[in-house]
Amino acid sequence: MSKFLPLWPDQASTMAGQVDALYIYLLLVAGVMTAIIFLAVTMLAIKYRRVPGREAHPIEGSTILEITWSIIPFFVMLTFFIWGAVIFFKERTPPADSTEVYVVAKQWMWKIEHMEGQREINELHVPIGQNIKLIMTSQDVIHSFFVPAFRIKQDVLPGRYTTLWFKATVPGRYHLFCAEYCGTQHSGMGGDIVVMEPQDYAQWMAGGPSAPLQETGKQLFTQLGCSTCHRFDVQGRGPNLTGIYNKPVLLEDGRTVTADENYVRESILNPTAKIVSGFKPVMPTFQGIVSEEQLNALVAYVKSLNQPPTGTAGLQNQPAASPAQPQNMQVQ
Ligand SMILES: [Cu+2]
Repeated sequence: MSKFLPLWPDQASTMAGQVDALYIYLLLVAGVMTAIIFLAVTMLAIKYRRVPGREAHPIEGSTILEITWSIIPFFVMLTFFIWGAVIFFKERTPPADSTEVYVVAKQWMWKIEHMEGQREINELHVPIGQNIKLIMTSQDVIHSFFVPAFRIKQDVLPGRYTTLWFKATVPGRYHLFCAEYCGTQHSGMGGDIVVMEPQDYAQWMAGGPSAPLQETGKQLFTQLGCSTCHRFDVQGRGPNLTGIYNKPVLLEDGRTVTADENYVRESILNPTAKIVSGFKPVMPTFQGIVSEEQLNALVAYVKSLNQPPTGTAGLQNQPAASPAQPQNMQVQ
């Protein structure tokens, strides 16, 4: 559509057409409403204009007329809300089979980490036809991840994860904006989403040495001493983390929460916020000790404990040292 009528950005995701359809509907309804009101004003102004010699008669109001022209537009306008809510929930719910990618925003760049260990700055390579879930955080101020061609935008906040998902449909380069004023060089905080054919993507992914994110996390888990309390063989001082991800957790104060990404993150940075039932608040905080990248690796590792240890998921026989330590990242 944008080729013939260049009013819209490229449509390069599964949601783009749906968002545009709603937007066109909004424009049409608003246009029709405006035309009706404008016509009525004009016609009534002509019909009831002052004519010399014609006497004016006061017109009483009509309750039925007023209720009609309030109720009908009300239900017409409600369709915006319903249609918008349907699209909102679709855009907010990443499909279960999504490939996860971690995003760390900072003044003024986007740092991308793939689960396979590939890292990028201000670029994100993705294949067409694959659901991609972005797990995003900021190491300084509020930023916003905005890709007009995909019709997606989400604030990226310090201290927590926010998520976003898309499925790209057309190969190409699409601009990534920061859409939240974040300091002097905010306008330069951009990048490219590079959408590739699956075979090109596989080739790109195969280039460059890297360790899977959860393996980096596993090494950190040992280095930081997490494994002395969170044991997998016997009951340690901390809960066994096997299979906890996305499961309900009973807390000391009687609440039950879901062990999602934000829960794991909070439990590392602020361990006393949610104490698991049956345990003591003995864990020290890792605030200021682990970087955002290391946190992502630890979260990825805890999530990987849900899968049976086969192939690379279990990472049983990996060497202790890896070339891709998060500290070695060139831009911190
Ligand atoms: Cu920004």
